[in-house]
Amino acid sequence: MKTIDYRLMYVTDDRIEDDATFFNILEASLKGGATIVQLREKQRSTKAFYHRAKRAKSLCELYNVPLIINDRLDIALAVDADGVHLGQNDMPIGIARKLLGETKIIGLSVSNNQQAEDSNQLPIDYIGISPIFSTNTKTEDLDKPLSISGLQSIRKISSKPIVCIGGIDKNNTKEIMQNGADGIAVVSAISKAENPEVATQFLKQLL
Ligand code: TZP
Ligand code: MG
Repeated sequence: MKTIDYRLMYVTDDRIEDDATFFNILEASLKGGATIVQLREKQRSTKAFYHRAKRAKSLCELYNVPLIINDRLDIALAVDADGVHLGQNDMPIGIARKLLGETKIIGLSVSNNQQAEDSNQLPIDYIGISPIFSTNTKTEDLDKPLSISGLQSIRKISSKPIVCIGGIDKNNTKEIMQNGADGIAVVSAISKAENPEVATQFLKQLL
């Protein structure tokens, strides 16, 4: 078992075009106490994704925080990231595990009870419950929000650490943590905050 602190995952905001802004916010999240970072790029070229990943890896290393890459195993391998976060339609988990090796983190998005049950048998480190609440940040390929009752039933089924994502902010964090989650993953609650470092600190103390 790896000992990963899943409490506060900052998922980077791919709406931020400007690299300086993008990395300022990433660094603010690290200063504020993010315990793990997921680099998520849905719009950029492979080359641009790679360059952000390389720089994100160095930055996360400075703060001793693991970096995982959304979707792209090749980019995770290329920058020696700490792992990947995969969706139900991404690389099959068995193959991802073979390519990454035992020591890397693999997270899998789960949107219903059946997927949660199936994931108990898979060589993954955590599941991401997606989405827990409604969100404007991700519009495509998004299931109906599970809400707290969905989290409760998945908690009963799953033997894996659970990280929730979607519409999470300072107002619902406590409720999520009190209902069986091991952590929260947020985009806007940090990236759109007036002061991302303070916003991260504030979320952290709720956990
Ligand atoms: N996957 C499910 S919801 C979501 C992702 C990447 C977006 C979460 O963004 P926010 O701004 O924290 O609601
Ligand atoms: Mg994906």
